Amino acid sequence: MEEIKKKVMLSGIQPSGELTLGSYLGAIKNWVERTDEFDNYYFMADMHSITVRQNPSDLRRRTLQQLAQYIACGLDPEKNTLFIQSHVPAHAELGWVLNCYTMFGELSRMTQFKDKSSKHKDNINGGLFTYPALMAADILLYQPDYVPVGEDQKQHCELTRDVAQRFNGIYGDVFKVPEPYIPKVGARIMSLTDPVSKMSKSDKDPNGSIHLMEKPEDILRKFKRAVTDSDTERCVRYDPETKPGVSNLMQIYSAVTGKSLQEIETEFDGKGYGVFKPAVGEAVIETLRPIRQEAERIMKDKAYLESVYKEGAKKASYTAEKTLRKVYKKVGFVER
Ligand code: ATP
Ligand code: LTN
Repeated sequence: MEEIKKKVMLSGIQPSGELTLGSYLGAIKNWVERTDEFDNYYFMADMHSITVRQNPSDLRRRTLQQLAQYIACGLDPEKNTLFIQSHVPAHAELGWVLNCYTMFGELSRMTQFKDKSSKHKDNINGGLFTYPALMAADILLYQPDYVPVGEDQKQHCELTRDVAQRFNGIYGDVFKVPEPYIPKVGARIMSLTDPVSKMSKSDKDPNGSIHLMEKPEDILRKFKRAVTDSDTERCVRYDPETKPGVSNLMQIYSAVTGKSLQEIETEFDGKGYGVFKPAVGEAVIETLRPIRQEAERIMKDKAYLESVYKEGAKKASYTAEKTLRKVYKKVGFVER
């Protein structure tokens, strides 16, 4: 029988900080759930992370730790191509080409650029500005059908589609035009101390985010202190407009327990925030415990990690090179 070709899924995360509960619920968990359904590529976006100044030894450690965490979260390297972005030169090569097909006006409208350039006023570099062209290259090299990301990356995915369509319009069908794939629950996990901003690994406030490697007692303390809302009703009800703090905690609880928002409202009916907040903390602790333990174990096995990223880069390069060769030919570069 003819083998049915699986659809392709691809995504990446920058090793720019410790992975958070937001990275897990908004991204990695969804990747894991779809492992068997798709042909998957997941990478550590180390080239993207130097758009903001990094300490070199921290970047190296976090890149490897992130790989260990991907595996600990359930991404089986036998079924997923796991690799480090800088190990596949085609990313930089296609990134340059796509820079020439991405408009200044488009890049100027990117909210991530606006956010990061206002946070790092002393280092508004060219890479930060052209970041989406490299991200488009990351994606288009693998001809994926879907790009699973959190809500905040939708704008970059849309730009990728525009660039792909522009390129295809000039040269014929070179790139598959991918769809962003945004989960309903967990798409936007907010900070525990400021529930109107995203929980982020580069947040300066350590109490706002939960790291995957965090100790249970710290997790519980942060949830007990999580900001709830100043409304008077003080009940567990989902309403992101008027109750962003409680609604965020409900989203988190729902994502880690699988319960619906309605079920959660019923479960905590008549119980105050004093019962609800530690319950969320405990549920998160139980979700993260096995991930932390497994990641710690894998981190110690350097030879295994090396074999995974070397094999991953080999597989990824094979696919990426095919697309790159096509692109080079189309734009008129002389064959090597
Ligand atoms: P940084 O602070 O360095 O910008 P970040 O914590 O915002 O990083 P990213 O590396 O930008 O995280 O995101 C990795 C992936 O996880 C992306 O797909 C992103 O959409 C998703 N993600 C990150 N944070 C959250 C969050 N709080 N809620 C839902 N998804 C998230
Ligand atoms: N921009 C993304 C990380 C990223 C990515 C990608 C995600 C880089 N390249 C390709 C999906 C596909 C971020 O900041 N989260």
